[in-house]
Amino acid sequence: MKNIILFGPPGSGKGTQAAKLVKKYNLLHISTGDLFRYELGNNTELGQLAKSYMDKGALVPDEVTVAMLKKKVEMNPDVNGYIFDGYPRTVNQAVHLDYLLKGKKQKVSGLIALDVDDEEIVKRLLRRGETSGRADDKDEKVIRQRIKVYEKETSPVFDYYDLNKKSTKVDGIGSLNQIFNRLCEVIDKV
Ligand code: B4P
Repeated sequence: MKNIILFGPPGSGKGTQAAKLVKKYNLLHISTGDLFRYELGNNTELGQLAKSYMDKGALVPDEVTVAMLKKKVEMNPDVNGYIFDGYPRTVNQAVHLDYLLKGKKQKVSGLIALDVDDEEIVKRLLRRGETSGRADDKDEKVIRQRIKVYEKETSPVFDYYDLNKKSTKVDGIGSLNQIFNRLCEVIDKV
């Protein structure tokens, strides 16, 4: 059983690589960003709440995100493992994830952080914003705010798992296949 956290700043390629990795390792892909966008697409109360934070480049409050993630994991008990994409984004979310997995007699196998510099992120997200319809990808100010939030609130999650030597950095610049191969090398060892 492998439970992988795919980590990194917004636009570092987590969603892109997770889609490839789940096929190779037969894992369940859980993207909290996708879950919020699904709710938004269905115009639910949760979707509207999430939108009010996402559009500003802020994190959706932990109590909302933690409950949503728990529900998704509990709905899918019979899997080979999970790829968590965009979760945890705070140390508090990480503590809840460890607790949730412990209840299933499992643990996080490893966290892999995609390393991409800020200017490349801004370029990628503005490019995606031209076609994605995502409000949070259209405005450079919002993108830079997301990067700031990542540095302040999310990057400590790397150190949290590094305390148990579970965190690894991978170069997130290159072709999709080059990055995929780098990730597989790490996953094969955890
Ligand atoms: P997410 O949906 O997680 O979005 P992301 O960080 O923008 O995406 P990702 O890193 O997956 O980038 P991608 O592969 O698509 O979050 C959106 C928002 O939801 C957050 O800001 C927050 O408000 C909220 N949220 C989500 N989870 C939360 C949580 N746990 N707690 C609180 N709030 C939460 O790649 C980006 C672009 O780069 C794509 O266009 C792709 O084609 C391109 N790309 C990828 N790899 C490339 C490469 N190697 N070279 C060139 N381009 C590449």
